[in-house]
Amino acid sequence: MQRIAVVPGSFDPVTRGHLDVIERAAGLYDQLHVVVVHNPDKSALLPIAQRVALIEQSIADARIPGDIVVASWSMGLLVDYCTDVGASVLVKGIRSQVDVGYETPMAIVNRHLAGVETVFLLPDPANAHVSSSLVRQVSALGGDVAPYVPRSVAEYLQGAMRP
Ligand code: COD
Repeated sequence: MQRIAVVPGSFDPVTRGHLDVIERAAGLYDQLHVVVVHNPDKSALLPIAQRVALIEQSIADARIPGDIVVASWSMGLLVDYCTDVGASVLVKGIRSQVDVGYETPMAIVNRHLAGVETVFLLPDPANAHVSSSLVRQVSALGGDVAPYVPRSVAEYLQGAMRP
C-alpha cells in the first residue's frame, strides 16, 4: 500500500524552511501532497494560484526527488482533502513552543475527525527563524529576502515591489 502524506500550509510565500520540510517529508513517503490552504486568521499577500506556482517552481529548481503533487484546498476540512487522496498523515514543521501550542489541538482534532495522524519535523537550525510573515515584512520594507526564500520567490517579490 502506498504511504501518502500531506504537507499543508499558507505558503504565503513558500520559504526555505517550508522547502526543507517538503524535501525531508518527500523522502519519508511514497507520495507527497503539498497543499496551499487559506488560513482565515492571516491576511494574505499572494493569490493562492501564485503560491502554488512558486512552490512548483521551487521544488523543480531544488530538484527535490519523489512523487510530489502541489495543490490548493478551499472546500472545507483539511482532512477531507486527505481522505480524497488517500493520505493518512499530515506533516508539519515545529519551530517553537508557539508552533506546538498552535498545532497540538489541530493534530488531536484531525485524528478524531478522520484518523489522520500528524507527524512533526523539527526545522533545520539554519531555517528555524524563518517564517512567511518575516519574509513579507522584510519585502514590504525593501529588504533582501534572498537568504530566506527560494530564488524564484525572491525574484517574484523583487518584481512585485518594483514601481
Ligand atoms: N521551518 C520548519 N517548518 C516551518 C517553517 C520553518 N522555517 N516555517 C513554517 N513551517 C511550518 C509551520 O510550522 C507549519 O507546519 C507549516 O510549515 C506551514 O506554515 P505556514 O505559516 O505556511 O502555514 P500556517 O501556519 O498558516 O498553517 C495553515 C494551515 C492551513 C496548515 C493550518 O491552519 C491548518 O492545518 N488548518 C486546518 C484547517 C482545518 O481543517 N481545521 C479544522 C480541524 S483542525
